[in-house]
Amino acid sequence: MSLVRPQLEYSSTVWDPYQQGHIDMLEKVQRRVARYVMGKYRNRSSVGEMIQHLGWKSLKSRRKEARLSMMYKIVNNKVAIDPDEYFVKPSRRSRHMHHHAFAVPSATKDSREWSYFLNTIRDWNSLPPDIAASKSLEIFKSQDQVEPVFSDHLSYVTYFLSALAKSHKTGLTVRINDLDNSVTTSPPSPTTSPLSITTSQLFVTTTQSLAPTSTVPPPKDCKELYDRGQSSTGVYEIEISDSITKSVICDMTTQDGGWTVIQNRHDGTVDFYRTWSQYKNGFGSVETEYWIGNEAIYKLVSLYTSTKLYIEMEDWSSNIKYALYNQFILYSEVQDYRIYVSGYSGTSGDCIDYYDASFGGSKDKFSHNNMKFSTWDEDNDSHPSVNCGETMKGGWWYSECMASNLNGLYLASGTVDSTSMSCKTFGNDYQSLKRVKMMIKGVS
Ligand SMILES: [Ca+2]
Repeated sequence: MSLVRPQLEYSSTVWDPYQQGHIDMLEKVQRRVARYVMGKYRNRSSVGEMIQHLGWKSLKSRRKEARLSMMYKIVNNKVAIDPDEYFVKPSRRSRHMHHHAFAVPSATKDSREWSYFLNTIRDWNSLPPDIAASKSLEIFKSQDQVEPVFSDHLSYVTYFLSALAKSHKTGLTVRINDLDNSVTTSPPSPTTSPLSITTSQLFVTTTQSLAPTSTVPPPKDCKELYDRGQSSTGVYEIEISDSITKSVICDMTTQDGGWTVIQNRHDGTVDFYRTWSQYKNGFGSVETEYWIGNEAIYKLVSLYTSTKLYIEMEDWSSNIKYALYNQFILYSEVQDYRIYVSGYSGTSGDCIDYYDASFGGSKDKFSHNNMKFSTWDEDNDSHPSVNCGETMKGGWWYSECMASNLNGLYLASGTVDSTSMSCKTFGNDYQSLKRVKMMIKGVS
């Protein structure tokens, strides 16, 4: 078997039978080997259960996986086959097609219809988008690309019950007696005895319970989501670390997409005059306005060796300007979430690493670069006599005190006040802005 099976699988790119008779004949090879391995030759022994017990997938599934792995290699230029020669992007993308789907060429003959490329493109297009966008072949292979094929009803039920038990980490082993369909579990089920489930009930429970056991881990940030093929700006759930899960807005269109929005303000519905602990953990919501939280930002930045910061601002006359920093670092709470930015470009002017030559010196007293984060209840600013967080009514990397106050008060149109949500270089000093969005993206 171990001699024959690899040949059958690896040759599947050139020969993968599509006629049921041929498929069954190949499957018989494996069924015979199962009897041999288990040492059970009597007719009443169920081969389906043996194969299940051995954990073997059907040869048909294994061929499909081999074909898909080859397709993955071609698509990702890991073999010397030019993907452009064989795969065409669909002219129209249906709602069900994922980002990496290809057009299926038409075929008039069965032999072409079931040839490697047509057959595999169809299978490829029906893969969950996350799997098609896997970052490496190892990850791609580790996912269940094909549904298990069952030889009979009982092996199907056994599979689902064991999967269910596994998904709940109960350590429950499920056995179904071939002869009378009775179900036994070890350890014995504490709640139901005897355990009896109808097939239709099973369908309902298993489809629902199995959904969350997807092998694709949740994304850590919007960049990861973008790399998996998600290209729509919107609200997503990200798992930044074991202890931090956030609902965030992902901007998938600005500057190549993949931006995790860490601050979003546009109507003043959320109060930003908050404590250290609130700024640490985050507040507000994706439906209104929010600050994702300093700890979350610190963890997001820690995922990469380099992270960019993008600030988009709009005034009350609908002028939209931006500041992009090629490098952004937020240090840990031990360092009071100190900020570092460099590599400014944009249209708003640099109101973070602000510098006004008329003051002289190498660093401006209003610059926020390398400053610690301050709130009204944690004065870490460089002003000897003023508690900037309290006086300027926000949480920010205040110096003496600031050139920007983007977490300041949301004031009405045209208000010029140092407490307002403002950026000194945008135009008119501390004139209140209408909308601010801050977002970050890991680059390497
Ligand atoms: Ca102070």
